[in-house]
Order: sequence, then C-alpha cells, then structure tokens
Amino acid sequence: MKKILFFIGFSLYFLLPFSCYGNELYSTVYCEGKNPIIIDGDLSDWDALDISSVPLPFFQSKTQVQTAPASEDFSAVFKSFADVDYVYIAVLVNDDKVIIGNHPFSEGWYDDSIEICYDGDLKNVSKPFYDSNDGQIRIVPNPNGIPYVEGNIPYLYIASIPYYWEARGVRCGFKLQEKGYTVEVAIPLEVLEMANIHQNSSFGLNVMVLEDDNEGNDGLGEGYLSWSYDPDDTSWWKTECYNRIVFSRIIPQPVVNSENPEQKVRAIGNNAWEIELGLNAPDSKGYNALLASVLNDFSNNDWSAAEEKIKPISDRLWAQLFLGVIQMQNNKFEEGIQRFHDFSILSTEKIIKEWASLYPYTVAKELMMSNELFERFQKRENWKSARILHEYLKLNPDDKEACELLTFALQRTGGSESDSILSRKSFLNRPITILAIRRR
Ligand SMILES: [Ca+2]
Ligand SMILES: [Ca+2]
Ligand SMILES: [Ca+2]
Ligand SMILES: [Ca+2]
Repeated sequence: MKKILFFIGFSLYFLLPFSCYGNELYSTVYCEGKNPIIIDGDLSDWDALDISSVPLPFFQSKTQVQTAPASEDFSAVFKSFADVDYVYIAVLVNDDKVIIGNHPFSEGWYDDSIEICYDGDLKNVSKPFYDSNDGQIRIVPNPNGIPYVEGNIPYLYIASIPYYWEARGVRCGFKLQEKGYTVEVAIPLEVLEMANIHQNSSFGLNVMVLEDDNEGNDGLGEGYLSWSYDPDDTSWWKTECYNRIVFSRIIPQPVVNSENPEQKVRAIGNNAWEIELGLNAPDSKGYNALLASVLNDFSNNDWSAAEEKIKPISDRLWAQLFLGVIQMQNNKFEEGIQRFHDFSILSTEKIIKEWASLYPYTVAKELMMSNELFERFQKRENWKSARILHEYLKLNPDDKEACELLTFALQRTGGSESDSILSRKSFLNRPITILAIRRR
C-alpha cells in the first residue's frame, strides 16, 4: 500500500508541472435551434434557462494588500450555454465602486473589466502562444457604459485591435447594477472553430474579472478574480491553465414569437469609417471565413498573403486598422505607421485615436521589453524596434519618450552611447537604408 501511495505521489510530483492545474469542468446546456437571448447586459432573459452559476474562486492581488476582498467589495460568478450560432457567457460582478472609461483602447484592464479567454480545441496547450482557435476577449465599457471589445489575437506582437472582435461577430452588453455590474457576451461558433454543438462538445475557458476601485496604484487595479487557477497570469497569451466547458444537456428550442430588434452595438459617425453591427446580421457571416484563412497565413508567417486578403476590404474600419497591424508585422513600417497616423487624425473616437497614435511606439517598446513576448517569440527584436521608432519619429519628432527609447534600442544593438545619440540625431531626416548598414 505504501509503495502504491509513494508511486502515486511520485507520479503526481512529475505530472504537475506538465499537466496544468486547470481541469475543472462546468457542465451546462445547449439548444439545437436559435435562442432569442438579447445581448444587452440585462440577465433577466437567462432566468428561463435554469442553469447554475459558477463562482470565480481565485483572487490575485496587484497591490501590497494580499488578502481577498470582501464579497460586496469584489466577487463574481458566471454562467454559460450555447445555441446553433453562439456560445453565450454571462458574468455577474459584485463591486462597491465601478471604475470605467479612464484608459485608451487596449488598456481597459487598468479599470473594472472582464476577460473571456478561450481555447476552441484545447490541443497542444503548453505552447507559449495562442493558436487560431484561441483568444482573449476583454469587455471594457466606455464612460457611457457602452462596451468595447479588446483582447489578444493569435500570432501578433501586440494584438488588441479596435473593432476586430466585433468584426468576427462577438457581441457584448454591459449593465450597471445597484451593487456592481453584469456583462453578457456572445461568441460565434466560427471563432471557436466549432462547426456545431452536439452532446458533450467542449472547449477551454478561463473567465477573469479585473478590479479597480480608485484609479490609485499607478493606475493599475487592485487585483483580479479567475475561474481557473492561473497564479502566473498567463491566460492572456497561453491556454495551459484553462478549465473546460461541456455542453452535456440539450434543452428544447424556445418559442421565438417576434423578430429580435436589431442590436446595434455601436455606430461611429457617418462616414467611410463606419461599421454597422447587428446581432442578427453579424459582420462575421461575411468575414469569418476570410479571417480564419488570414489567421492561418499568420501561423505560416505569410504576412504578405494576409495583407493581400485584407487590402480589398476598403470600406470597413476594422480592416483599415487590421491592415496597418499586418503591415507592421510584415516590416512595412513606413506604410503601417502612416496608416495609424492618418487614422489618429481622422477618427472621432477619443480612445481609439489615442490607441492608433501610440500603437507604433507601443510595439517598439514591446519588441524590446516584454518577458511574455520573449517567451512567445523566443527573441527580442532591437533592430525592428529601432526601425519602427525611426519611422514614428519622422511623424512625431517631438516625442521625447520615443527618442529615448530609440537610443536604448540602438544601444541594445551593440553601438556605444555616443554612437547611438549621434545616429539618433542623424536619423530623423535620413532614409532607412542608413540604418541597414549598421546592422550586424
Ligand atoms: Ca440579456
Ligand atoms: Ca470593489
Ligand atoms: Ca487551440
Ligand atoms: Ca471596482
């Protein structure tokens, strides 16, 4: 007996680092037809489903105070089900102070916000990056409570692009409540690469809720709650720790007595940049197949093929920004940066403007600094960073931080400090080929 116990203990010791801690199952219902749920943040339409809620048990602090907050200060549960088109997730958050709308696009995690991290097939989960059926969907309400969708897209350096998730057909709603808030999300099955839902279909998931109560702590929040145990906070770039949702019980097709009113998520002005979003006529029906093939190009590092596919989509806002990101990834820095610059002038939405104008600088910084990025790509790219900053400074010559970062990037490439500063001064009006000569 002792020997057996020893053997089990011994095996666990070796298995633990490789298998992930997250293997909890949430068993729920699915519907073979269309469910008439309205994605508006109001969860009263979920009552008829009679499904259980799951608490988010793990709290990770971002401050000196490590104890978990009281439940009325910060606690959350979620529930989920599916129909023929979507997986639906609802999150109920108790929060005594709801802080929203303070940060530019892609930095919503500094405020109160929700992250849905998924893995459509849970294959090869120890890989240090997302594959095409993995992703992070972050729901971030703007100051008026209208939610934006942020979140990392597979294979890209910095991969939160305005309107991308909406273009894929992801829909979300947010509603302030007396003691917190509620969020409702619909994710098209195509995004999860699930052809349909049948009995015991499953996919990987972590649900996280980020807490900010005062905009203190350098703008960072107090901490976050997580459904799966993810002590190193890796869910935003790999899927190793995710739990699993299983659709184990079919429910009858509900009676749909009237057409749903069109759920306009957001309209942004009345010009060529406009994107129309409706729950019943999602953009995704037209573009999800194309975007799936673009993600496949990404996985093969074929950025030019991806660029050619997105370029013809000239009347969609998301495509304009997505194209810029692909061009940057494809070393077309001048073209890409010009695109973001133009966009930051044209756009009428403040938080997207800020995102676009800062995007090249943020990528340059990320290419040198981030440990997570290093783990994902196994390299730092100082030269790429320097070239991006060079192009960026041509359009933003007064940006001191970018100037300093360029010096730093050049030092990292092996030049001496004086050499770097000299080069930096000569940068602004010289063609990029000057840089190429210095390359080792
Ligand atoms: Ca609803
Ligand atoms: Ca709170
Ligand atoms: Ca996957
Ligand atoms: Ca809060």
